[in-house]
Amino acid sequence: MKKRVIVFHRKLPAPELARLEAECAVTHFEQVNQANRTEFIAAIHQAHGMIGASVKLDDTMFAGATDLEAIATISVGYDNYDVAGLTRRGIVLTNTPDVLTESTADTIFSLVLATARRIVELAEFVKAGRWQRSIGEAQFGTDVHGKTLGILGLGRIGSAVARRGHLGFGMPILYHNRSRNLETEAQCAARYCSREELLRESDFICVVLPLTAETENSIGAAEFAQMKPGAFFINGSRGKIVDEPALIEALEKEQIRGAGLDVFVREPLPADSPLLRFPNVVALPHIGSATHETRYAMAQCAVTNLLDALAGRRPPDAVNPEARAW
Ligand code: 8YV
Repeated sequence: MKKRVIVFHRKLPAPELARLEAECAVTHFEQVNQANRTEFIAAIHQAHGMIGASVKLDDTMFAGATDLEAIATISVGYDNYDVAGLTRRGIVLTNTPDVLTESTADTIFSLVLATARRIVELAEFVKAGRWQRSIGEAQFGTDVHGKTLGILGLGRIGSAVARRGHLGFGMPILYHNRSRNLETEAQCAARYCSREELLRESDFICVVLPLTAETENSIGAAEFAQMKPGAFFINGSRGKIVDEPALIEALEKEQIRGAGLDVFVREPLPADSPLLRFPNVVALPHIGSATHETRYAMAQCAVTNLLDALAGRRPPDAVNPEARAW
């Protein structure tokens, strides 16, 4: 009998779905919500594997999932899972690193440019028919080239942001990370410094950290108060790393010059969010990795990981390989 697999909250490209269906019996859940939660949990209890994204799956949902061997998240971040709980249950979790690094760094760097040069605000100005004479100081932006780029979290994506800033825009790079990244230090003349120095000295502060118990709410009022009044704050990782009311207050008090945000505490961002009132905030709908090419590559990577795990082979991108014997 074919192993059963659940696909949830993500359409797989047809060739990838076919690859899965060749070996597994597939059940698809387009959404996971209050209305179908019981049905979804019942399906988990029958499944050997799962593949999907963007749904918070707490440990209690897996009690009784005795056949479940592997979950492939179609994302690099895996904060929607209790990894220790999965490991205890013998369920391996895989993610999709590498394939989304460059696209996500492109998104983050586009926020650097868009906030500093007021791209969205001024494009709207033109569309609204307000461009009626040569623009003046009121429409001027801020230079990006040559300014100091501070990166909190210099992993794969942070390093790709550093390359764009340093090699493309001549920006000195400061970074703070759990450990030194000697490769990016050499490639981008990136200088390791304390979080305080980074916050104080950077013209652009990019958060490229995973969401963990340590990073949750780690950028708050005290951190915004340390930033230069002319600094731009960019978040392309997870909304919950930032204390959003403190960010709103920093914008209100003009403690920072602007913010570029791809991620929010609540997604989709509620239409009445105070963040949407600020012309100097560029808000995107979590598009970090959202290109045709990259989302395809992520699906492909996740399917490979899942099929490997279900075949008893150690998957290339296991987050907790120790969960099972390979
Ligand atoms: C996705 C992401 O938008 O990979 C991640 O961690 O945040 C994004 O690439 C999201 O997880 C849905 O796949």
